[in-house]
Order: sequence, then C-alpha cells, then structure tokens
Amino acid sequence: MKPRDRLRIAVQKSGRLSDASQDLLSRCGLRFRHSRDKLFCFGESLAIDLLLVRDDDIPGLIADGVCDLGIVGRNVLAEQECAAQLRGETPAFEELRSLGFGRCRLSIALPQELDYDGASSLDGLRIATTYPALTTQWLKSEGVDAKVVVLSGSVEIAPKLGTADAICDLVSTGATLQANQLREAIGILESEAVLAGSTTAPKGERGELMELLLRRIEGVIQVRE
Ligand code: PRT
Ligand code: ZN
Repeated sequence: MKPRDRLRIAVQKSGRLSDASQDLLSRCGLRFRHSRDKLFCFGESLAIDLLLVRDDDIPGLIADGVCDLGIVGRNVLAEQECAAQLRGETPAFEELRSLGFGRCRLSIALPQELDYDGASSLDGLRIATTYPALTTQWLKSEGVDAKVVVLSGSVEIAPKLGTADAICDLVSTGATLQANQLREAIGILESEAVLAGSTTAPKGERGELMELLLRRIEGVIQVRE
C-alpha cells in the first residue's frame, strides 16, 4: 500500500461533539469539500482530510493507521484503553490534548432510597453500564465486589426495570439522573473532548502537517481561555 502523504483526522459524524469539533477545525483554518456521502471530506486549504464516523470507531481507526488524529470524548478513549489493558494489550492510541468542550463525568449513581457511604456501599450490587472496562477497573481499585452488567444504552432505566441495582454512566447536568430517581454517588472519570493520536507519530510531510495543526489548535484554545 502506498504511504499516505495527506493527514487524516476523524471526528464524530453526528452527535454531541460534531459541531464543536468541526468548529475547532474551521477556526484552525481548515476548509473541506464535502463528498456526496459526507463520510470523507477533502481538505482544500491544507493536505488534511476529514473522516466523519461514530465516536466509538475513532480509537480503532487511529490504532489501525486509517486516521492520524481524532476528536473524541476522553470517556471513549479511556474505556477502549482500559479494555485493551484488561486483555493484556498495549493500546496504539493516546490522548494528545484536552480540547475544553464536551465536558461530563462518568459517575456511579444509586436509587435515591439507597445510602452511599463510600465504595463499600456498592458491595454485592449489580451495576449497569456501557463502560464495563472503566467500571470494572475502578471497582477493583476500590476493592469492591460488585457485578458489572453490560448494556448498550438506556442505562438509567436499569434500576427501575430491575436489571441492575445501580448504574455507571455519563452525567453532565444531572437532569437524567433526577428524572429517573437516581442520585450521583461518586465520579470515577472527568471527561471532555480530547485530541487523540497514534502512540507512534507520523513522520515526513504528515508529521509536519500534524505539528502545524497542533500549533494552530493550541492557538485557538489559548484565545478561548
Ligand atoms: O453515534 P455515536 O456513537 O457517534 O454517538 P454517541 O451516541 O455514542 O455519543 P453522544 O453524541 O451522545 O456523545 C458523544 C460524547 O459527548 C460522549 O462520549 C461524551 O464524551 C460527551 N458528552 C458530554 C456526553 C454528555 N455530555 C452527556 N450528558 N455524552 C452523553 N451524555 C448523556 C449521558 O449518557 C446521559 O444519558 O446525557 C445523559 C446525561 O446528561 P444530563 O445532562 O442529563 O446529566
Ligand atoms: Zn458512540
């Protein structure tokens, strides 16, 4: 396969991080020609192209060398990193820089009638989550013997349905927890959108483009702060 000379960056196609990610890149002076299916966008101002994907695919695309960079929630990156570690593998992607938007936290929440008095209160409970690796690792680090129930979504209704006693999910305003009569017990990860890249940085032209983009991102973020 011919080595790529253009840099490729993956961002979320549609979701909470999409607009802010594209806005950041446009403030960095990147202009794209959208293709008809809008999955691949050709960079017109610099040799930097855009791939619009599901956020969960971003770490894998970086690890496989399909993309050089990605904008993704730390929660997604950390979950996949932790899952790789639990399998005894070393992840080929890493966080390069936090980006200051998409802030939230991964928290354990309990039904309002259950008391929380430290991690041992979770002993023997079933905890529903879409973040099994991070939840398992945190429980282990706290010496808690709880069962992790893996769900693919709608975690907040699991206690009401009786499929779990507690949940571990993302929280931003807390409104979803409140609407489901749940109370945040403890945060296990502070998250925001981050720039992710490969653990082995690209060389040559792509390496130079990457440095240029990182400098511009730095500049945009400093102006914002
Ligand atoms: O389709 P794709 O797989 O790409 O998107 P997705 O549905 O997996 O992700 P999306 O768009 O919902 O979120 C993308 C990223 O936004 C997440 O990975 C986080 O990094 C970040 N983010 C910030 C959030 C939230 N805030 C957030 N509040 N992601 C999800 N939520 C959900 C949470 O899961 C819960 O259901 O919002 C609800 C809680 O919000 P509050 O305000 O009621 O507390
Ligand atoms: Zn997703």
